[in-house]
Amino acid sequence: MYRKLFTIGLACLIALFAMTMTANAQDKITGPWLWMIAPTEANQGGANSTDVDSLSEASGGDVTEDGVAANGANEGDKVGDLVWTLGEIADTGGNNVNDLVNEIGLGEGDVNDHSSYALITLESDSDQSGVDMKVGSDDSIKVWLNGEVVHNNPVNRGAGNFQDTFQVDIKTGDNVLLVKVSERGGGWSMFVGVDADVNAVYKAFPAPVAGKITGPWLWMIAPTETGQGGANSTDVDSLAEASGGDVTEEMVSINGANEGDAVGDLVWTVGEISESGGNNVNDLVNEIGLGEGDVNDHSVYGLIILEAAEDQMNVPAKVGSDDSVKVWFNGEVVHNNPVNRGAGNFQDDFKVNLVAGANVLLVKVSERGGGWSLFAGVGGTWEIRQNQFVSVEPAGKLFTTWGSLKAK
Ligand SMILES: [Ca+2]
Ligand SMILES: [Ca+2]
Ligand SMILES: [Ca+2]
Ligand SMILES: [Ca+2]
Repeated sequence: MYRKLFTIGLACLIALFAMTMTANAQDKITGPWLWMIAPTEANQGGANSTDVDSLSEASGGDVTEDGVAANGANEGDKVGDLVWTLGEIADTGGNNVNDLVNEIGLGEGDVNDHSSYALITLESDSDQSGVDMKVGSDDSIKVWLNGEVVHNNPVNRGAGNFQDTFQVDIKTGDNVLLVKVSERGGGWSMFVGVDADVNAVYKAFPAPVAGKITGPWLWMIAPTETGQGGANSTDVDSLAEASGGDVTEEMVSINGANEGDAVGDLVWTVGEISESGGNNVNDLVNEIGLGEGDVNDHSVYGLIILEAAEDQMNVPAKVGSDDSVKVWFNGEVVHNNPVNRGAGNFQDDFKVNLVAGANVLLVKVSERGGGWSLFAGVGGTWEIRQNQFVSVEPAGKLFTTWGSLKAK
């Protein structure tokens, strides 16, 4: 008897565990999700506010729907006077958003003319293409997955269950899901499910880019063919050409380099770059003696090592460049923009994965003519490794320190 009860209990526990670990189209994702609400104009909730960025309006432009859809938000982050708050939503009822909003303190009583924003991460062990996502909403609904709008239904309606079905592509790793439901009047409800093998969890997001990395970086420059700087030389390995093949971009992107190592007639030289100006690379190159006057048809290589205490996935990164730019992170090309342009600030967004320990960041900016500038920033949490630009220590005290840090 006891054994039978135990067996049934265990089966229930296993079933409960399986339900917690996976969400499918029959299950509604109850969360906890991370929540925010923002007002619409009077009588303009529901369908009319689906394509109005109420996060931007409530925050004076500091927070945007696109920004949250791509980079997430964290518990306690502000939008106007409110903070993103965790809460579990009921999987039934025609007013479950309103009930939740009251429970977690984002609103009081019957709320109308507001949009709710619910954020969650879908973890997946594999790529899953064309899987069904189902949603129900009172009133209108808009859904972003990994920064892209995957469903938009500007409608005024009631809801007690799933109503819309559409297909989404889930990628391996973390998938950021943002759901906006706009309420005009009456009930306010949301139902979301996905027919895929995923784990729906709230996860903290890496910090956004806080500023430009001024260094000290380790620098090298190398000539391009005449008139071929900028976009045309982005995919030409100018380090290999200048060194007769002794040094390659790939080698440096993986192993780093030592101050004083030669590439042709020049040596890798340490320097700090200004975070402003339309010619900051040229100024730096003159200052540290790698070039003289207005340099054209050259590529600059900036190398730096970022020490992280832990792995951080999908960390936002930014660069600006005059002219073209290519970025390697731990040996992988993570951004490539073969363009001829001016720059005075960040221009391009991309993501990097930080690993616990040393992370080798190599930025190449190719200059055709006129200004020559570089701006680079990486979010997440790290420190600049001082005075060392190789990824692995050969021996000695620093190696011991580093080994213990990595072993944590
Ligand atoms: Ca209402
Ligand atoms: Ca309604
Ligand atoms: Ca120039
Ligand atoms: Ca230029």
